[in-house]
Amino acid sequence: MQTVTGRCRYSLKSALDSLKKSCTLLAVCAVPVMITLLVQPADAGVPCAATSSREMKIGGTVCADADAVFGWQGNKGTIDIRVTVRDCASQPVEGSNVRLDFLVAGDPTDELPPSVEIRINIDSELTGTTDAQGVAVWEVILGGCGRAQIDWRATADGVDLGTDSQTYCFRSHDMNGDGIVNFQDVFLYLPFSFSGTGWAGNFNCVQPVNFFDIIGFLPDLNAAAHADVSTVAVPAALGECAP
Ligand SMILES: [Ca+2]
Ligand SMILES: [Ca+2]
Repeated sequence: MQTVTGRCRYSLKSALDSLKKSCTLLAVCAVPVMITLLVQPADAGVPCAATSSREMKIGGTVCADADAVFGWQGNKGTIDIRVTVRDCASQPVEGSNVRLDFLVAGDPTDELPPSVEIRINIDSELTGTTDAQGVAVWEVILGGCGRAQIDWRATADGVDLGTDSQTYCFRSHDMNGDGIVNFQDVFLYLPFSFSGTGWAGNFNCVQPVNFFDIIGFLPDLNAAAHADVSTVAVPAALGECAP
């Protein structure tokens, strides 16, 4: 009997030791998981409008009397768009699908014929994917000559990041805004060149209008620079840019 009781005591002690080890192991494993769950918010990796940002600005040629000069080859001014997507903990969201929706209104300068249009080299939307820093960038270009108002909305993984509106006074080598630089634009440019004056023909942003303006115009003309895709701006009374 003593022997059997001794075995029982031994087995019970062994089981308690085993249970203690298991509990210790469980605690060791569970604590980091619990800490992780407590530290990491439930919406980690989900785009958050409050911490994300949108920016649209002009890159390239800067003028004293215009916001930009554009050529369809992109060798002059560009409109640079940058969207940074973060979650509500301000951590960048990589691989987020960003969509930009545009509504562009245009008012060609009165220096040019009424047939001139304002044009942008995109459809009504752009899409892209964010990098490891949560950033996606685009470049767009305007054609025609005058004032354009760009209203745009950014969406990331279906989350609305908000809207913005920018207005630009600009000139372009595609003076009539038909989407290509060719002889028709030369015909529009010539009166400015002959007179030596005018806002629309001053491509190098230095008055007067002369030979130096056509030097910058010729590369686009020779290349028949054009927009592969483009949308005509909605006509609107936005006001004159010319001084
Ligand atoms: Ca043209
Ligand atoms: Ca000039």
